[in-house]
Amino acid sequence: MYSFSKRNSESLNGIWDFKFNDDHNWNDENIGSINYDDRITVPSAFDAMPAYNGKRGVGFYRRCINVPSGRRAKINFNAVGMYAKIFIDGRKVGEQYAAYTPFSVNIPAEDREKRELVVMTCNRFDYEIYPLHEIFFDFYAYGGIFRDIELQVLPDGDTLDWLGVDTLDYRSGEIKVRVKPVKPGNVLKISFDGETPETLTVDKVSGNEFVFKHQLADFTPWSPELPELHTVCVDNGTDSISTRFGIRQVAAQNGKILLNGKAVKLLGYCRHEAHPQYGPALPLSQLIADLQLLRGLGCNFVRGSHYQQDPRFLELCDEMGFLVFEESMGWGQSVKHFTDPVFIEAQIKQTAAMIETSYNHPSVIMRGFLNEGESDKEESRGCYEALVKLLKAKDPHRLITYASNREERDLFLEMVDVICFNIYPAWYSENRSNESPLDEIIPRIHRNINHLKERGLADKPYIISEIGAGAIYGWRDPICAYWSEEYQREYLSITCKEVLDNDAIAGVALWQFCDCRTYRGSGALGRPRSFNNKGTFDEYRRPKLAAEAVANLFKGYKK
Ligand code: ADA
Repeated sequence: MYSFSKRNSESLNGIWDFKFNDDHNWNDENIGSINYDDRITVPSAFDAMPAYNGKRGVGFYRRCINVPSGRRAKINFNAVGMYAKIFIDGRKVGEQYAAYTPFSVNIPAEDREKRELVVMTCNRFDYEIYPLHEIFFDFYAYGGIFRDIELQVLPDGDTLDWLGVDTLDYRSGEIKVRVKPVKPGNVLKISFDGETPETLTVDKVSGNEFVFKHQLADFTPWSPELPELHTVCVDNGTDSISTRFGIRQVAAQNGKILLNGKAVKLLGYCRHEAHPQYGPALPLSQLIADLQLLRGLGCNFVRGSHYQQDPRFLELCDEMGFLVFEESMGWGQSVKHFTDPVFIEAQIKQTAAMIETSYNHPSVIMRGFLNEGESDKEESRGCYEALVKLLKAKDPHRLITYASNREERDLFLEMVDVICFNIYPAWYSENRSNESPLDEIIPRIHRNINHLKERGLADKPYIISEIGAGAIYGWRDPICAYWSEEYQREYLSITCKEVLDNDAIAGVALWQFCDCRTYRGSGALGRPRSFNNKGTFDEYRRPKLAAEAVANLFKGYKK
């Protein structure tokens, strides 16, 4: 997240007017005639609130904003779901079709101060309008303004909108700084960690971007043990942008993930942004609580499944020393999607926005896309290639991956830096008449590793990006059967021991951190309570028996 010291910034969080409308024929032209009959908080998922639970339709959020007359402004949204249109004084100024991706809209200058802002959010599934999100995904799709909103009055004159920092050498502290938009001849004042600024004149630009190198004098490389952060501020006279960053480099070599040249085993969980009371609109205290719980289990790793996580969460990961696998939204899509140009474009757009908006988080060490796509079909290749190409071009300083459930049949593993397999031995069991399914876990992992060796991919780190078993909180069972806390404890104990002992495994993201709401209809047949119950914590973050077992194992790990 950036700060802009020369812009007047105001949080738009708070109480807004609200109207829910389930009229399927609703038309943008009627935006001025809505009868707002309720109040709502921002951020919120309106359908996580008792009055609108489970409803699908359009949620209109309205409030007044003040923009000094004659001045341009912008509104920064951190997440609006499932999709949204933004209106100022009845005129559409923006729209967003990627539920968890931050974005901005520009507010043109006018000769009056008071403006009416309406955000139309819709939580209806419709592939034609919003191809990224579908009803078959195994997590509940909410509507509303999920995360913080901020209004920024822009300075007159040139603005600075984006600043990126890459570590070139974690030993010397050499970094590359990228800033845009600029023009040749612009004079920039640049300061690090609040020190006296130095002046640079923009000589050459690439597009509208200026790149320069710098050597930090005093630093410790960022790591989970010592998550040291720095700041850089660039000022062009009219605008000033600053960001935090860390000095760290990540690489994949000989089957290991290297952080600042040293092998690190990734121990952690997949995490949805979800809570029964708030849906995906989690308060800051919950984000911190989740990380405290993960730290308490001895984790150093979080997979943000299956979409970009709250920027505040990434800030906390930077500060608390978590390593993050960030992914753009995808879930089980198939050739039908990967051959649809509209779907491919939407994937590229949301993934490009993810790269731009989380560029400076040292916690984010790898990026992925298309969780469990149909990656065993040749027809899917073009879409996978396009996303890999995009990630390589826009951010060559992070590792690239995708979570596959096709394992040995996957055709595209050669394209990525890290192999991520989602596997569910002993849960979605291959042999339903096996009375001791837990015996399936280790052979399945070994089978994966052998396959990668035989295929010549042993150099790429192998991560188990999902593995887990369901347990209903409080359900204890003397024979340790499916759905019992005991079964889950045994399952995760066997898995974690293997991960810790086996050098060919670079890490694990256990499925999942906490239970979360999913299908509402018959899709939930394997999902008692309509929740995905594979959480080590339940949806209120109450620990199941597995929590203590995982904590003992992860915390006892000696590198
Ligand atoms: C998949 C998927 C998860 C979840 C999991 C499960 O691997 O990626 O989102 O649905 O299966 O619980 O079955």
